[in-house]
Amino acid sequence: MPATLITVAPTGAEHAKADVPNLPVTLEELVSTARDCERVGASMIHVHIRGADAKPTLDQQRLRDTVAALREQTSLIVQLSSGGAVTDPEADRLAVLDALPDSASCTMGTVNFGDDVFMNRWEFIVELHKRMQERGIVPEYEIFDLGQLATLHRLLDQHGLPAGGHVHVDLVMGVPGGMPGDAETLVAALRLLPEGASFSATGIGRTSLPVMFAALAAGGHLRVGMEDTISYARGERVKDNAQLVARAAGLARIGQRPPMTPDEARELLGVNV
Ligand code: KMH
Ligand code: ZN
Repeated sequence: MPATLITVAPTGAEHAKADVPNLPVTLEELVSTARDCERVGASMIHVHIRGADAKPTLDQQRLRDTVAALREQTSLIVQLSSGGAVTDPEADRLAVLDALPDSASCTMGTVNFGDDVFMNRWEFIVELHKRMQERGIVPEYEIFDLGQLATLHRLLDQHGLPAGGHVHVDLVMGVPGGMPGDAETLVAALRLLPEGASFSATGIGRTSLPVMFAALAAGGHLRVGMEDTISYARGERVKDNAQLVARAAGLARIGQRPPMTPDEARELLGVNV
């Protein structure tokens, strides 16, 4: 069984700073969280940025500054979200790639997202995939529902392998409107993965732990962070992102699949190879 790639998703676009005061939203808070998470076992960071008002933004200069600061102050693989917030226009989401991160997320279809709709049209998916191929950015294919794995097969069949030559999928489970966050659904998803693909999984909210156990048992990798859950246990709020990464790293070690270093994760994903 391989070592475990742990991705931290520290911020997201959904939680308000006013409701979650320990959410990292400034560049300083983000870099400090990233360093703490690297220290306890993360090898990749999935980044959504916020503006001066702490609201989600896809501001180009801020994105570039964020990539530069994370590269300077950590060894983590820097993955920018091309998903943004549900209100972000396609053009702004495509322009995220101009900040030239190591990796970017690429969602494989439209999904109901709580009371909202997270729109990902086929033509938009193809454009994201092609621009990442052109720029040498390694995608992480985000899967919110099982049918999106059929879309991934269609994408690879029609438009070829991604930059780096390796397919890596992240199962985002337990979103209200998407696939449930449980072991049976995770196993069903694995049957639909492209051959040779690696996968990580994350469970939103209270599905975090069941998804983590199932992913580890199935040889998968882990994503954790305050984007996905702000509860550490019933009635107990998350202290910070490093607390979630440390728990994931501990469980991975118990499973004899210790956390990967960022260099090992680069090798797996085909980043900078
Ligand atoms: N914030 C969600 C609408 C991604 O980062 O690519 C989408 C999301 C997925 O978080
Ligand atoms: Zn995200």
